[in-house]
Amino acid sequence: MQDRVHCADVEPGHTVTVAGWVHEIRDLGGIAFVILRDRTGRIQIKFEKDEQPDALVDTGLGAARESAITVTGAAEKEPRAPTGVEIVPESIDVLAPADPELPLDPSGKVDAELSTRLDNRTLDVRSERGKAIFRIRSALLAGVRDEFREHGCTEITTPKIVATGTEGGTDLFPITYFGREAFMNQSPQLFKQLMVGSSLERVFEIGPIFRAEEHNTPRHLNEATSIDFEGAFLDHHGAMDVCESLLGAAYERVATECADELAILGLADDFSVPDGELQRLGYDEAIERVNATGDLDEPLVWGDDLSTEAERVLGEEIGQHYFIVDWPSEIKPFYIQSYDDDPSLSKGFDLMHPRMELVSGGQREHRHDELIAGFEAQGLDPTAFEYYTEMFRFGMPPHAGWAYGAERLLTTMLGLENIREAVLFPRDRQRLSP
Ligand code: AMO
Repeated sequence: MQDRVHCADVEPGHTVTVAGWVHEIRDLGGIAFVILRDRTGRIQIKFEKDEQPDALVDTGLGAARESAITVTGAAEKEPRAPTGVEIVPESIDVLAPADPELPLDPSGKVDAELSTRLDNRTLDVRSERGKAIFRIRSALLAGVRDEFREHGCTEITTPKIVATGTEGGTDLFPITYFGREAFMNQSPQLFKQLMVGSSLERVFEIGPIFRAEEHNTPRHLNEATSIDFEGAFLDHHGAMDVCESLLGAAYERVATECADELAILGLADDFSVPDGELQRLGYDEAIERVNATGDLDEPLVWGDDLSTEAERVLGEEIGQHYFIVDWPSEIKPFYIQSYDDDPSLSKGFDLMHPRMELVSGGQREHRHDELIAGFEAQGLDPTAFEYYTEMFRFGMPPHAGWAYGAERLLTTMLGLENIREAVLFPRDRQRLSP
């Protein structure tokens, strides 16, 4: 099949070999068509029953929908064909027949439940919608990778089996590692910080994070993809600048590379790239504005995290991406630095989409003694983190960083209802396979 031609590249006047799936069979009596689909598009195969050998016609029209086939024949101009070209077959091979009872209809004519789609992802991602989402995901990540490199970052990969948690002790997946207790990593946080202290200075990682959260919501996964950044000699505002530019780059790449996919998702005229500086709203003002709406049953008090409802109310008010800055130190992790002139306030920030949080980040505590004090203030034992804290005795520069949830970025970009649509094989409380 080395000389295979893709559907989009078939030109009239040549004998070609195409390969793909049987998308549709249209039998009009004396004449019949098989529509073959590959990753580039579709092509019409014409059968004239009286003029072609019976065996060829039987093979072509006998292959059930979604069978994988290859066809060799003359490509001819045909204005009535969907692409203006059709193939008159000389030979057909059914490479892999499909069972006629399909668990879902990849042509998209019959809607399937999300759970059926997730159970049959191979067939689901043959549909235009399924394929469009994952082509866009790929473009988004390519855009992000290129932008990181523009910012002088080195791509790193860090262990996913670790000895300690970083994001609070309650949502860790424990595993047994040669008889010792270990965990699936919640975040590359400590490793990326260790690398800004190396001469790499600016690093990024795109990889899995594991959260044993009990939430069963349209925006939580138990295995998510984190887009992590960390940079040396940078404060939290510098990190927010990088965060903003990554957001623009991700949207831009999708807008320029995925026009067809956006059209399939109904977003052709409704896709705008966020540009300019995003609002950096102080936490104090954020809770004031939420409370002023009177929409919450219980008003927020200083020190509260923003509930889902509070995020929704504020998102509706602001109507576009925005940062929340200057969070109370007590609700941010030990590695976030507080303001020296007001230790109750931290240099942590979140980037919000009107529907949900996309990013957490902040300036980090790079001073050894203050870092140890931070562990103790949060009731953590610093000796369990010595591999990390020790490196802060050897010239760890001021640094800052953040992490996007890749699936949340895609979910909000495409207006998907459920985050599970944005990941091929989601892990949630019920779903451990496929
Ligand atoms: P945080 O825990 O806020 O911060 O995670 C960062 C971003 O990751 C995404 N995310 C998730 N997405 C789907 N399902 C989940 N269960 C889930 N948990 C997190 C969100 C979130 O904003 N170490 C810090 C980051 C940093 O400071 O650099 C951290 O992990 O989009």
